[in-house]
Amino acid sequence: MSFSPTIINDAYANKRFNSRGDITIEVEIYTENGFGSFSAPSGASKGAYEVIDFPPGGVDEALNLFEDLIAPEIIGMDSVKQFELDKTLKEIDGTSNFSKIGGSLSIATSIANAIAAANSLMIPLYRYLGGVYANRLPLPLGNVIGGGKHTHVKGLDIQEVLIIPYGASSFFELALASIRVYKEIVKTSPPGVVYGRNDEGALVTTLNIFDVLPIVQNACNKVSKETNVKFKLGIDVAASSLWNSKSNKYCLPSTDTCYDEDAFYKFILNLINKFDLFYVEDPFMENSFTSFARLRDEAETCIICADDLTATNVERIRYGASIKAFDAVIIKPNQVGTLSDAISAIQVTFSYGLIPVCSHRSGETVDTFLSHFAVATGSPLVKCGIMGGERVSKINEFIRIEEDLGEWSKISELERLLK
Ligand code: 2PG
Ligand code: MG
Repeated sequence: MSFSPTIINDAYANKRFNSRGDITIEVEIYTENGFGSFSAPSGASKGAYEVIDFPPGGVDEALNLFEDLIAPEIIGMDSVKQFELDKTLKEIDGTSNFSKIGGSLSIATSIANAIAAANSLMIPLYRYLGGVYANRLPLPLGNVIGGGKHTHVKGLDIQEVLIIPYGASSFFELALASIRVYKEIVKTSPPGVVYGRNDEGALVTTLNIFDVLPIVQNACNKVSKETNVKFKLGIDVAASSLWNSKSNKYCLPSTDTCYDEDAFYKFILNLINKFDLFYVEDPFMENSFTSFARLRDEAETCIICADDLTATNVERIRYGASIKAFDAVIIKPNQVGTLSDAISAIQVTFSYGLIPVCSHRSGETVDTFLSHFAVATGSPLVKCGIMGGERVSKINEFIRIEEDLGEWSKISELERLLK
């Protein structure tokens, strides 16, 4: 047989820690000419329609399954045949939600394989995945203040307060402007009002959303004056985390108030109008397609984004798109378990004229795959945080990609919507 640089000749799975200090799985794939590794990220506000993280016996069972079932199958395969490898992972699992081998093992194998293939061919990962199409950097959605399941003290009920910088000619300047807003909030907030960082590096606060948004707005205005970078505000409500299935209400723990679907709809709409929100993610729980569609219809200038609602699942994206339930779709490869299925989710999202938003998870490692994936797929927005090593690693990788592209690098066309 002739030498092929991309043939897999060895593969391992091991335990590693993520940014939350939880154990995750890292897969290493060796080819004749290269190597790739990837650690599965993990969510805290996980959707019910995501694949299962680990098999019943947890991480240890996953590692055994890798050795017994996956490694023997994938050794000898050609790493450039990503779809074939992903199909093999699905066949080995044999369930619809990766409950046998676990989505963490699957996504770590799938993405490690893509990285190994790119390295074997000595092509930057974003170019291997996206070819000559890959020359647009997304606008970064940055989480400045956080609460919900990412913050382990009583605080903000809404999971994320996001800023979207625009109007600069480079990703570097956009990222720098977001960092300045973050620092400005720390500097100008009254003592004790914002303190510490949560799981995503966002600031923890004692304030509620109505008091937080003006602080963020002021910080954005100040930085805008100094830099010419403009900002829009957004939130990730992560409403499934607020949903109480016994009372069928959304309950805000900080004030002990509960809202039925209609009252919560009005609560969200009021926030959008009052603060001119440009982006709202998961305003309702993960089965509320109709409330999503109602809001999308009424809040015309706001991007309504689905995360737990769609869970990177092609069928759920198709259904939601067909009833016009959202404008944008969060894409998290570990929600679906393989790189191929995440790519399909992006293709389907684009095919309905909607916006894919590639996203990190609250539990991450310093891995930079997300940055390559977002550029390769031409995703107009990316959610990757602002502060903390595992967030900054992705931002720095975008900057490296921008440098690598040089004069061919462009910022997402979404900019046009914002002007
Ligand atoms: C979200 C994500 C990332 P988690 O809800 O969008 O911010 O959180 O990874 O905890 O699901
Ligand atoms: Mg979300």
